Amino acid sequence: MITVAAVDLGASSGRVMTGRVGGGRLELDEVHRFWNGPVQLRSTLYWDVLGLYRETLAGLAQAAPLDGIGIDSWAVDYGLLDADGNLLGNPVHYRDDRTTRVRLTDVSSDELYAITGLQHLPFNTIYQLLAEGPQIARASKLLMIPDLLNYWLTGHIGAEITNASTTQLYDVRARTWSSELATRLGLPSGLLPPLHEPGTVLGSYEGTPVIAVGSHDTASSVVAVPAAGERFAYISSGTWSLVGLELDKPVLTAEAKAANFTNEGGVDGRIRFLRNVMGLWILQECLRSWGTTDLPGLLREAAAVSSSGVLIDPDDPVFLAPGNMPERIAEWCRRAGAEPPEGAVAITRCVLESLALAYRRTLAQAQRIADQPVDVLHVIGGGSRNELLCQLTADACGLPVLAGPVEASALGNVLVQARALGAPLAGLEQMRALVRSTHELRRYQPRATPADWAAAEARVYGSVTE
Ligand code: LFR
Repeated sequence: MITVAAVDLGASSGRVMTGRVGGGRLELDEVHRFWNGPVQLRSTLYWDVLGLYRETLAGLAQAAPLDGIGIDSWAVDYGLLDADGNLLGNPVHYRDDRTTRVRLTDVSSDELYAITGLQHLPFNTIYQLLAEGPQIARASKLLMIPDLLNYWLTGHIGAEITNASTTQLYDVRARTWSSELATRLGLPSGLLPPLHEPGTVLGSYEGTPVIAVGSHDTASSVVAVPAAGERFAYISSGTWSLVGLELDKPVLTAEAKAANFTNEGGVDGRIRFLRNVMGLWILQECLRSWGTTDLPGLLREAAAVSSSGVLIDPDDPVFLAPGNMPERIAEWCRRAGAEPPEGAVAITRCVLESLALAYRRTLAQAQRIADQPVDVLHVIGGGSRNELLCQLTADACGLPVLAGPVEASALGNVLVQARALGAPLAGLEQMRALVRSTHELRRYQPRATPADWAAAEARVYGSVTE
């Protein structure tokens, strides 16, 4: 058996898991789980990156002995190093509002899309770098969060491609940094470190190889989609819902840009053609406002009530920053001329139905724009445990939903390490077959209500995607 540690850092918690692969088995155990979240310091929202490093080390100590270590995390955020390799300032959280004050004037959005193929998100690395102001001149290297932790573990300075592809400084066709963009933005030369593929051994920590995985958590979770064929879509469901398809090459058409689809780099050169839907974040923030952690109780009650018919667009930028979501939902409804849902149960139902509606619209657009129809929708990640959301998703999308695995990013992380260490997992198909044969999936059949969802789509978005 090969035993590795998957360090999987999400926006609300971090985990160190041990994964064992061999003899047709794929097992995962949680060794250490810790809180992760924003730290507001004066006017800026930060990550506690040193705390993450400390907890990672604590988890690795518990998980030892190991054959490998791999780290994945959320995307777009980074640390800057000075010429001596010291961290310049604390990494800022992508939900900080500093990027609302910057404009990218030197490059048109068409040029940017043609090079990077990335959806516009206000917090993409490129905008965060613009918000750094003149102090960027002091930086010698930019390291994405997993690359930064790998550097602290091993001393290796580099950039793993799946996460690099989320910066909007990466040329999606050439599969290299876009030196043209870096120059036009006036970034210090050499700021963007050499790229490497998932599976590269970067160095070692206390004698254990540290291995690059699909270091963007979504890239790792797409590795673990237990799909049997090619006609599948996925939702990587957690704080965000990443909704889309896997493609062999990027789609950079005007239609893809207009619908704000992203072409993020996947493991083994695949493309993650998807859009960010705001995800369970809205509900997490509602729970925080209500001062409760009883999500299961709320979901049970929300499943028992009928729809109020009032839905929101969860991707409205008003829902991006932390804050009082019940109030923002009410305001959104009032602006749309609708009666806001009243009370926690109705609001929960409204959020889940609204997510399902956003999935429906996104998947219909993805299939049409990429000309790749699908027969099944895989929901992976923590949100695959949410039965009400899975059923509503099947209903809204008119597709069977296969839910699970829950720990998809950690599994994808483990699988890529295991292959680098010699496990016979030649391609993603073999990895997915192993996930399928070792994990139970839950199936949700769509219930026949397509007309209602089309009407809701017309109400919320003003049009229906065919
Ligand atoms: C999910 C995720 C998304 C990315 C967002 C911000 O955890 O990595 O893919 O768009 O977080 O980094």
